[in-house]
Formats: sequence, structure tokens, C-alpha cells
Amino acid sequence: QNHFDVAVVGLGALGASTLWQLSKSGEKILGIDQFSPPHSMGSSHGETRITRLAVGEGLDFVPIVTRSHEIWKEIEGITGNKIMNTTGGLLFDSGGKSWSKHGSEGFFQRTVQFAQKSNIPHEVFDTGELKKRFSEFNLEKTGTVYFEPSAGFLYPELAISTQLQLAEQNNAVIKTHTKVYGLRPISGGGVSIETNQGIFEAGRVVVSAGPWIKDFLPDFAKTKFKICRQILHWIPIEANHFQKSQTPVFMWGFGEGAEDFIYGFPSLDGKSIKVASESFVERNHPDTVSREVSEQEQVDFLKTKIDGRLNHIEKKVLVSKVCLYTVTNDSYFIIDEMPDFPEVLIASACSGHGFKHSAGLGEAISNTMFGKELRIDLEAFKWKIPIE
Ligand code: PYC
Repeated sequence: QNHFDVAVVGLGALGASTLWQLSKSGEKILGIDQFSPPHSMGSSHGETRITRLAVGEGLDFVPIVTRSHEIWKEIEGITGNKIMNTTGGLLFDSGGKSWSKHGSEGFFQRTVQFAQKSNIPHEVFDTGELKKRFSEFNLEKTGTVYFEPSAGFLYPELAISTQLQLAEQNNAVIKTHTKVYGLRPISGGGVSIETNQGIFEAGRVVVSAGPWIKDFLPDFAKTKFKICRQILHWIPIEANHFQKSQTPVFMWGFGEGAEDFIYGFPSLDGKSIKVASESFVERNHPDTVSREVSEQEQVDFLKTKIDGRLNHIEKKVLVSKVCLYTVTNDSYFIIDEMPDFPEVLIASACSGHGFKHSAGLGEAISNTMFGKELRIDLEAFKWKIPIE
């Protein structure tokens, strides 16, 4: 009863999609989470996540997000739950030195290049054209705009709960409020999973534990990952602006630093929008990161990131939430065997841009578990040995 073919530890974006894909096999599948997903302790909450096809983080990601869009639509077809909203996506480059995302320069130029290379419909235009079409944004005269009509946003909590329900319908077992203390090889094969709810056994284990990933790694591999605290803000808007039917999701690089960046969404409630920046300051363990946001942090955000950039807003913050990134140096993911423990697959470090890829990655991880042919290539996400 406590023995499974495959177990998934951590049921956020990647864990939930992997669990559903695994459950289609008819094998005995177990999903474990220390909270009750979808929850707000990890990296997969906060109402919305951007999705875009020309992924400036690397050409390796384009087939993954493309496949993910197909799967989101498949899930919508099966369940009637609307997970993806195609609003279009705007990417602004303020001009001057080319801006970086995740610390890697030339993000805007790469996005345009990848769109051209992959035949992704897009437009590039100037600030004058932006003003005519989207009056919400106050881009500098020196700025350039990339517009991708097929971009938009996902509802992360709904995507997770829907995939978990689909997995349960396929007889996957889900254990919530179950903290994994450790994974040990069983002599003769398989993995013993020690938890606060007892011991489970599985032939193989996928660890998609997000910011808790380091708890499962040997010391020499821990340094590959940085845990970073992020703050999401909701700010009030004027009536009839930033509406879903008219305003795309947006990303804006305005300087050379990785944190000279904002991104945001059209309004879900007609009264406010979610806007955020990114932080790459390393934090300690996710259990000790503050989940409170101070008034000073809100004031600083408005002053240093928002002031002068957005029109038709009120300059105050209604509410803020904390979420966590697990980041690698090059913002690539790690999807590979645990060093010296091949029954365990590490699936982590979404580096702040993973949700949009999670559906395609879950399918690929599931196929890996069953030795099936992959539709997308995971080679780029292997550990670089020696592990840097
Ligand atoms: O993946 O598009 C993205 C994104 C924008 C800001 C954080 N992640």
C-alpha cells in the first residue's frame, strides 16, 4: 500500500504537471507536498504568470513553452477551466545600453531574434506607435517595443489545482501536509521516502521542491542554487484602463542591472493591477524568509520602479505578497539525476521564468521516467559537470 512506481515530491507548477502526466500511465503514482497545494509558500502563487513564446532566456526554451501552450489548451478542453489568457505581450527596452534579464545582457535583442528564427508572429515599433496603441505606458523616446500577440498570462493556482484533480481522477495518490525528511536508496533498487506521515517507497522519485530543493542535495550541489525573495504588488488603476480586453502583459527593462526591470498584467478585477520587479539577493532557507512586506518596501518600489513609467494608476500599493525564486547563474533549469542517486530526478530552479514551461516539462519528465521518447529536448538542463 505504501509502495509506488513513481513519487513526486513538491506539487507546485512542475510537480503538479508531472504528477498528472505520470498518472496517465496507469502505474502507481504518489504526489507529496508539505502544504496543501496550490499554496502561497513557494513560487507558484499570486494570481497570474506571464507566458510568451519568444523566450529571450534561451532558444532551448521555445519548444517547451510552445508545447506547454498546446497542453494548457488540452487541459481547458478536458475540464472547461480557463487557464490561459491570450492578451498579447509587450516587451519594452528603454534604450541606451541593452538591458539584461536575470543578469544576462541583450534580452530584448534575443527575444526579437528568436521570434524571427522560430516564425513567432510579432511586431517591433517605437514609442510613438506605443502611445497611440497603449496609453498606459510612458516609455522614453529612445525606447523600442516588441509585441507578441500570442503571449498572455496563466492562472497558476487554477492550473495546479486542475492538474492535481486530473491526476487524482487517474488514481494518483496525493499526500498533503506531508514533510519529506529524506530520501534513501533501498538495497536492491528503489527509494525510501521518510516523512512525518511515515515511510513510502517508490521505484523512482522526482524532486520538484522549488526553493526547498537544497534540502535534498549533497553540499557540493547546493551552491548551484540561489533562493531569492520576490515581492508582488497590487496598485489601483483609473477606470477603463489596463483592461484584459485591451492591455497586454508587459515586461520592461530600463537599465543594465538585473533588477532594473518591472513586469505586470492587465487588471483581473477592473480596479487594480499586479506589478513587480525582481530581486537577485540571496536569502537563506525558505522557512526563514520573511513573508511580510514593509511599508518602506512598497514606497521604494513605487519610487524607484514605477514612478513616471505607468499612466492611469494611483501611486499607492493596495496589497503586496512574497514569493520565492530558485535561481541558477545562467537562469537555466536543472532537470537531471541526483548526483550518485540515479533513481532520483531533480527538477528545479525555474529561475523566475518557469511557470509557462511547466506543462511541457511535466510531460517530458514523465516520459523520461517511463523511458519514452521525448517531444522536447532536456539536454540543455543537465548538470554541467563538474557542477558549477
Ligand atoms: O517569465 O515572463 C516571465 C517573467 C516575467 C517576470 C518574471 N517572470
